Amino acid sequence: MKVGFVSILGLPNVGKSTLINAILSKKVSIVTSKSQTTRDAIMGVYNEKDLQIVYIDTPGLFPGDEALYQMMEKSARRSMSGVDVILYVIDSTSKNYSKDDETLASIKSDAPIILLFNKIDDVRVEQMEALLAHYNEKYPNYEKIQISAKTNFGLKDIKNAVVAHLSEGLPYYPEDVITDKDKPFMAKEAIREELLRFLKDEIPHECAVEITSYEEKDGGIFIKATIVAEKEGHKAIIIGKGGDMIKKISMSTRHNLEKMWQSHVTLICRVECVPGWRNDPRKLQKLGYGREDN
Ligand SMILES: Nc1nc2c(ncn2[C@@H]2O[C@H](COP(=O)(O)OP(=O)(O)OP(=O)(O)O)[C@@H](O)[C@H]2O)c(=O)[nH]1
Ligand SMILES: [Mg+2]
Repeated sequence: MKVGFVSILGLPNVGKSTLINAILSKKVSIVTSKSQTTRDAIMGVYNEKDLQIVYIDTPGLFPGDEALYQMMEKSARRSMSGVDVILYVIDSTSKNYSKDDETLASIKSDAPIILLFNKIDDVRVEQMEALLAHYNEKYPNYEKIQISAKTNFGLKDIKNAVVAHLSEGLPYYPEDVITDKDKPFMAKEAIREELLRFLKDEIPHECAVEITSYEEKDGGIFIKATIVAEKEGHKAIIIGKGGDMIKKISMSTRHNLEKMWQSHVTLICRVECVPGWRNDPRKLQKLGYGREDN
């Protein structure tokens, strides 16, 4: 059978997580309209008869100042070592090519790079022509595929292009393994997704979530989580008037987890203020960021 590893890279918000979910027909990675949603490398395994492709979704390549962003960038760059193919996702609706040019130039890998022009459902013909002209001139030897991760357009072309670069081998994972992340990780991400959805501006970006207790008992799943905020003011906003906001976030997360797991979920969230957590390596480690396996 054909087997291999494929890293999905690109700037923040270009649709990398939407793509891995579309390829797997399963949600392994959270998606929001905000940049820097994904903070960890997340593996998703695609199985077909005589084929296993291990995709790795990564944090957007973004050189931020805080230790958290540096760890996220490191995690994305680590994910390109030893892979068979790199899928570099480009947001076709963006007219600024320079950041992608800079980032592509910084990728040091022997793996073939396939450029995926995403969001073509949302782009005008003239803009698409200008974009293709730029990349055809600058990267004549890279394969290029136009896709829409949102509408599943081009997924078959991606698979065919990837398979052409894979070798024969034994599967890396049993067929029932879909991701390397466990349920507590998924719960943490589901809470982060709702924080990003309900809260404005920098607040969700300055939050982390720690799952302090996870138990499966009596046919249900019981989760306790702490939302870590940077500032007391943020903590107050996350809690909301009379606890309104935290209630909304918890209920919505619980609903999403129950839908995903088809199981009854009890979720208790509390909010804590930990100033400077994004720049403190020990606190980052405690919150699960910056480990070599991420
Ligand atoms: N119109 C359109 N929007 C898309 C498409 N793919 C993704 N999006 C949207 O783009 C936004 C970002 O998607 P994500 O999948 O979270 O992007 P990402 O690259 O994983 O972002 P980070 O994790 O922040 O690096 C979301 O609002 C998606 O719905 C697409 O094919 N077409
Ligand atoms: Mg993402």
